[in-house]
Amino acid sequence: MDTNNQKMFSLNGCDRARIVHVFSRIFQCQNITLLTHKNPDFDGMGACAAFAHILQTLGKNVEVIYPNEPGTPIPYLTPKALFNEHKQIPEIIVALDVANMERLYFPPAFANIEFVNIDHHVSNSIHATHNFVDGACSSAAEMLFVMLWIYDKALITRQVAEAILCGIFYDTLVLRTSSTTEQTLRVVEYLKATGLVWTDVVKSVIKPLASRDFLLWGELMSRIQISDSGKVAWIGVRESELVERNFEKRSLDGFVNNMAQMIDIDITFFAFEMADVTTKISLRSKKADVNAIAQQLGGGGHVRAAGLLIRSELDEAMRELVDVIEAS
Ligand SMILES: [Mn+2]
Repeated sequence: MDTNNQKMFSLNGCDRARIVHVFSRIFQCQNITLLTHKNPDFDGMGACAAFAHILQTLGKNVEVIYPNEPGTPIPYLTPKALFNEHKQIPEIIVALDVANMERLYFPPAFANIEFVNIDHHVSNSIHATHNFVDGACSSAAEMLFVMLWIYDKALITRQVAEAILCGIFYDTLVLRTSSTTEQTLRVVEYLKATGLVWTDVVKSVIKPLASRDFLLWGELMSRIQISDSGKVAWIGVRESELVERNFEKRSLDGFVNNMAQMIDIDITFFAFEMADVTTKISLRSKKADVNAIAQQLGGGGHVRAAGLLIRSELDEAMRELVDVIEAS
């Protein structure tokens, strides 16, 4: 490795020697468990898929566990994941893209096992044996790339690159979010040079809507509300209305991101009242720190994209959040 190359990729607050040390530990182990968060997305699943493939190719016993079944499984290197259960007691556990323990499948049997936390949420509150948290990194997939590149870049084959790129594209909305850095672009260039088909990975992330879902989006657009101050735009949907009309929650995947991009209002949120009459909120912003807003109500995430759960019905939850935003 020449000196130039050594500086090519790095992570804030993650010393190279520590990365090499911890990755050497992981690669010494035979039984490894990889975890990502509840309602797993392409970033968490992409990082798990890439890492699982590398370790399995080396003959390791790898278990990938999601707290629940994903709406859409990762289309690259799709691991045979377990949902909310484990079979093996591993020697080491790696969590990817997980901000807090509540979003994780982590039974008491895992309590004393060496634990590696690799994440890019500024709000990360996990205290693992080894913590690698870079809140300025675009995605957990980019973090995994950098760590693998530092440890042994020969591990990053075309197949591994596809799963990682899928994760980066998902979290950056194909390089459109402000979390897309100059390094992200260089990582993407490196991944492309492995020979992957760029447009296939884009298409796996940006899919056209089914026509029936598109009509539902059209209806929902007419329900968007905007505060008098013009600071926030939002929409609320109840799971019960989707069920009544035979739609699934996944019909609304991506709605909040599209709304946030299309409207010239700083803060946007999507409120979803679930069957247990609690309301799940997804917040997006162009300038404001929505992680700070979410944290006031017990949530968190990223500066421009955060989430929270409010333990009340939809209208009350939306009122409470709008008040907090207006006061911020
Ligand atoms: Mn992520």
